[in-house]
Amino acid sequence: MDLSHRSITQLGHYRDMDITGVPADTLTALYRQMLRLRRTEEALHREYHPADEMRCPIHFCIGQESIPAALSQLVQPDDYLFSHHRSHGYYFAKGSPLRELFAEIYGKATGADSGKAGSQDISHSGTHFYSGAILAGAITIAVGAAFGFKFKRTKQIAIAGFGEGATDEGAFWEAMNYAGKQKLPVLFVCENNRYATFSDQLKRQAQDNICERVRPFGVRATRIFGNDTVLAWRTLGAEIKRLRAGDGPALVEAYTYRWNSHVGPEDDGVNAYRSAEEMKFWKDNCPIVLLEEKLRAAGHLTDALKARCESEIAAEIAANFKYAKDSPFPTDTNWRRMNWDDSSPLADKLLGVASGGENFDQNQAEARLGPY
Ligand SMILES: Cc1ncc(C[n+]2csc(CCOP(=O)(O)OP(=O)(O)O)c2C)c(N)n1
Ligand SMILES: [Mg+2]
Repeated sequence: MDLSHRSITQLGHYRDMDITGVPADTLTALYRQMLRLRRTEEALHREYHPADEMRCPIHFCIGQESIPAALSQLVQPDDYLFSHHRSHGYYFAKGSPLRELFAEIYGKATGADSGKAGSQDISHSGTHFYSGAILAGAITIAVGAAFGFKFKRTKQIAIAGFGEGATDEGAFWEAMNYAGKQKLPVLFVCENNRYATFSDQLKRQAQDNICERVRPFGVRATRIFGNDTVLAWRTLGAEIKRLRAGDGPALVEAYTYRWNSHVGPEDDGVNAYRSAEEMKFWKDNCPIVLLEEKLRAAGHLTDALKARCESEIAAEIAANFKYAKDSPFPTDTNWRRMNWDDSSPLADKLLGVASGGENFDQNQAEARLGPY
């Protein structure tokens, strides 16, 4: 299939999804996860204004549910996932608690980062999820984590989720170089939605050929129609299996589309950076609808099952809003305590020092490290 920004709208309605051999419970789980993420994002989008209680920018991922749903069925609890500013789908993919996402966006003490990070820099260390708003920055950190896994000979993998905009940055290419050279267990997931803010990839780069450009660095690369959730699940699953067997790194580039504005619920259509034809193509190829068509044809989804999913999801969302709204605002103003994480016993052992908060001695730590 010819996948390029110039020609993709010629595909018409996508009919190539192949569910052969995929267990029915996996198919319904993929569907349910997409629906859950869509409804969550829609609810946050609706609630943002006029209530104005979420006092942080949010980059919504409506239309881009396929990759998070696929990853949610493939990552293990001890894998690490690093995401960019459009973080909710990846937070969700890692199984991080949604009520702590809601509370975080509301700036509450019960949020994943005690209400200090907001949406675009949210992390949840308990589930090894970290996001950051400097685009390719998170990719380099994922490479560092993957180096650690290789060094410790664990079966863990690191995943970096980002947009095609991150590939404008030098840090992305440094990450490819090092991961490829060291054969690291890292999966690069590029959701190519064509635009970085209002800027078309074809105005920023000579071609939309990220896969071809990363291969010479020693990074295996596959381009897929990202709204085919089953294809995404198969492709990501096959790569993750190879990574755990020591055959890394890999990149999967998924062509997909954000329906909403770059940021926030306000409509950015006034900037006239996207065509109506393109928008129509992607809405006609909504990832949830594409899977729903297949599930219904195969008898895996009925109206009753869908209604049950919808009501369970609605109840979960209502409970998350209540949790966030009822929670207190943070009162702790000790920035050192907020930013310190005593979560590296291995580093403590290597350094031979207690790295704990106030007692940390930088000079002692450096003296112990010795020559590099
Ligand atoms: C280093 C850096 N440069 C620029 C920005 C401003 N910025 C925020 S989001 C964004 C576009 C990102 O596009 P892409 O990576 O394709 O992800 P998408 O928003 O499409 O999901 C830009 C340029 C930033 N946050 N960090
Ligand atoms: Mg983009």
